[in-house]
Amino acid sequence: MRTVTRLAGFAVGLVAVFGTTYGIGRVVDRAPAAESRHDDGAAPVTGTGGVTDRPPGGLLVSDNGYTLETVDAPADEFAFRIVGPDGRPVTRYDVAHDKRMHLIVARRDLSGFRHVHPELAPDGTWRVDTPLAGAGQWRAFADFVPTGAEPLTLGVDVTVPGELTERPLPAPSTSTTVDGYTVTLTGAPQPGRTSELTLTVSRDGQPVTDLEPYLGAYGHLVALRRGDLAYLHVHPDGTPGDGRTRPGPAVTFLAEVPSVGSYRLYLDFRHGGAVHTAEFTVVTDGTSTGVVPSPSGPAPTEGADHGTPGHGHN
Ligand SMILES: [Cu+2]
Repeated sequence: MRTVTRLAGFAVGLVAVFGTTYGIGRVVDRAPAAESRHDDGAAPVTGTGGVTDRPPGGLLVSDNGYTLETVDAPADEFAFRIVGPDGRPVTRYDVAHDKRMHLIVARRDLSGFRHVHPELAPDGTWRVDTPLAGAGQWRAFADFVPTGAEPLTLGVDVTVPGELTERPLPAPSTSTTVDGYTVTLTGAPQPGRTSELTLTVSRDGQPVTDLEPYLGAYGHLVALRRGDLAYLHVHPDGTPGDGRTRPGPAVTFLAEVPSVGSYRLYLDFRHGGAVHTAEFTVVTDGTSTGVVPSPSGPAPTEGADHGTPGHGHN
């Protein structure tokens, strides 16, 4: 009896997690102005502490019948394929965020982030000029939607031989600079609940109000967890041309981190005809409140958020 009860509980837990995943997907993809504040209809992933039943994306090389395989390639090229449930390379993909395949790479120490878009050969091999910029232990993430199946992010380790210099994770910060732009971060991600993160872009002290659409949005945010490189792909609250989303200086995202820990955030944005990547280290300790409280989450505890980077700054 005990086993049966446990299994039943496990099944319910899975339903709750999937339900939440779909809920977030709807919020992110539709992103209506008011409704996006609430992840209504979805059960909370966690009651306390932000420990989820299902692992985040990017930790598995094979999931739901699909397997990421690297393919031998010249040194200046990175090649791989996705083998489907039928044992053959997948050749049909849905377009998501303007592309059929998003390849993200970062070293295990969270340095060297690149986000590129490979080309698909008829035999199912994806190829791209290698984004692996130098020696190290790299993690490559393939973020895609096989036609007729659920979105997936698979990850694989790749070693680039050479002299390896471990880079320490930069200290938490709510402001960073890249290519002459200053980007500030407001909002604090909270384990197990949807939080609003706003990134604001300026240059020479002036707000940038003419960001250019990139991948169907004014920004593209990826977060990786320190320690295992769990992969979170979050998208803006609003899209260009929806009548309410301005091209900067602020880009707002809805994000959910799976646990307490240190995360590296990578914001891709396009301005002046070039894509720039702003990086932040964020530490979540699970004690402060998110900007968007979960409807059924714990009551907000304003005033108990000392020491959490990113909270309360404007
Ligand atoms: Cu992409």
